[in-house]
Amino acid sequence: MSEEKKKIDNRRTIDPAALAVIDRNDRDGQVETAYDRYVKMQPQCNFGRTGVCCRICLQGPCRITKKSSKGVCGAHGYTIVARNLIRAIAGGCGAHADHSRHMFYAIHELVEGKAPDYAIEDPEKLRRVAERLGLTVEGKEDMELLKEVVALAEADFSKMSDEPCKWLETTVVPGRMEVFNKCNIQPRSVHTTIAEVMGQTHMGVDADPVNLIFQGLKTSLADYISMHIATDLSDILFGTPKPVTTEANFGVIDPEMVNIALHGHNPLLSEMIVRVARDMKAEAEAVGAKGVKCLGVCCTGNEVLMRQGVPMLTNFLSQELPIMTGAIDAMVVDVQCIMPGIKAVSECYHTRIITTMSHSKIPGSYHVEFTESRAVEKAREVINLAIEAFKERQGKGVDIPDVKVKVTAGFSMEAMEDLFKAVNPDEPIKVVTDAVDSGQLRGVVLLAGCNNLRVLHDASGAHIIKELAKHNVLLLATGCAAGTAAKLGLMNDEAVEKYAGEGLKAFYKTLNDANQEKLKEKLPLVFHMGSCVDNSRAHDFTTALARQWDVDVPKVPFVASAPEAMSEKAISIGSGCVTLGIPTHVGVVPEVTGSALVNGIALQIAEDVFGGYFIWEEDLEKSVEKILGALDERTWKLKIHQQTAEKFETALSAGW
Ligand code: BF8
Ligand code: SF4
Repeated sequence: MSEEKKKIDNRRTIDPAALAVIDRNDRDGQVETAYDRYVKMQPQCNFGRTGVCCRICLQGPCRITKKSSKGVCGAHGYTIVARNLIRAIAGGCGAHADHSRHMFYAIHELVEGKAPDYAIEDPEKLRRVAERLGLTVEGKEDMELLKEVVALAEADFSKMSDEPCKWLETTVVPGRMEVFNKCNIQPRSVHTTIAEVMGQTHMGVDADPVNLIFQGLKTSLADYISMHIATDLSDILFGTPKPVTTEANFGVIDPEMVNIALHGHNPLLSEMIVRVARDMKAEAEAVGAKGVKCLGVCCTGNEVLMRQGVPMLTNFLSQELPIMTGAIDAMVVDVQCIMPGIKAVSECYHTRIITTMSHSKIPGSYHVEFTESRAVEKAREVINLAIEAFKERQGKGVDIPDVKVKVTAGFSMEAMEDLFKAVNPDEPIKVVTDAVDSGQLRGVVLLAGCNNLRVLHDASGAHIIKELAKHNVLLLATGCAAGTAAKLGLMNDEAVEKYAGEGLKAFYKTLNDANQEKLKEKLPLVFHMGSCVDNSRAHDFTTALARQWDVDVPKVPFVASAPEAMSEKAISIGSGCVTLGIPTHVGVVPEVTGSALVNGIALQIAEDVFGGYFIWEEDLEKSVEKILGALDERTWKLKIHQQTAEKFETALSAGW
């Protein structure tokens, strides 16, 4: 047994509810979860981990070793690492495009009158988006306008011509577009860019690592476009999130209700299930339940939390564990980050695993094929399966860890601006830039990304949040990092009292006082901006800061951190952050260290070209130090530039 294998056990989480389930299972169960499988998987392959394993053609796998510095075809390590990396970025972009395209299809059906259960929930958002895209809004009916917006989305998905994608051009500052043009990384469209990567990385095509990486960065912009389209279309269809207070962690499961866990990413069916569940109380009561309770997992969880106030059950890594409480009647899944392992766990209980998408199935599960044209009917079908399961549950014991915390979420860009407007109606975002200029805030950090068993579940996210708050950093969160904050009690007002430094507390006081009448609860320590596609909202925040300071993004004291990055989507989002000018901390070193050249591009050369760069750091203390260092460097430079601009009466954006 290797040293590493000896050291690792399955208690790889700090979430008290998850730990309670793991410990009970170790004591008197035999259910295998990801925590156990990770231990069994040790030691993991170092060739794969450093990116130097190539399986692109059937002569492979080729691995770079001391004995052999090239693959059979002569590909160097740097080519292999770069190809693997950009294929991962394309995978992430493909997943976001899939999500975004599905929103597009649904709206397309709505516009054609073929999706009767959907409507334009937020016509104002539609008008804002249309205006931003340069469409004439006045005198047009909502449906007419939506048709035009969807036509532009279709072009951004698939056009072959060279003009800029609308969702890129209209959402970033001009300085970014100049850099993208100069580096020739403007995507023609989302789908063409993904296809280009697959062609470019085929055996015997591009061997130039720099050329490959630039294509990867182009793909990360295509990814950004997909995410932004998904966010905009979801808001138009389901409403733009506003602050909402609910609860998180396993204690939200109510044994007397029919419990349905909504898991995955796509809000199209989950929104319907939440709405229909409210109307199916009588059916639930008929089998002895008090009603139907929806609970969220992963990013579908984030979507329905933000818009409907659905309690957050858990995040990615612990997705199998709620089933082991014996009280989840159905877990309904759509796409992405769904562990196939949930099926095997469910076999020990009465839980129905219900897949809903034609391209995302798990053998042996129930499948209720979702269709836009019959959304309510499909939602009813799913809920009926859960009600059936509830009947089977009667007489069996349940064991739900009593862990539950308050959560205030729902901070879309619009909701944030609304809060700031109460302080400064004319220039809302100036509330933040002023606070940074005065030293009250040290900067802004986005916590994003996944969970990953290579590090202790939830530990790095929680540590980074607490430490940055102490140092007066304004905190935004998305994805499963937001899940960490929600579950561990860091996404409520009590956490402000406990963890925020004096500057941050004063900043909150200003906002709370000015918004007293509007807010039901005081503001939380971490602002939940949504699911992973909603990283677009965080980018909008950065763009707003850059516009307010009248600078390009590389001058903005904004850092992103993915302490537990796991998925290909996380790789594409992180690469997008770097390309968009943001220092990006990743707490799990990606598979690039096998090439000093590629690693160097990520860590250093990227900064010279784009202003953004990666920070790989697994150590918690050092991560905090490096994030604060990146913020401080930018705040310091911004100050110097402000002074220079004042002295010489030049624009702040001139020079660097
Ligand atoms: O899109 S954060 S584990 S659930 S990939 Fe997946 Fe990562 Fe969670 Fe959301 Ni994002
Ligand atoms: Fe090996 Fe080259 Fe084939 Fe990759 S493409 S598997 S390095 S021969």
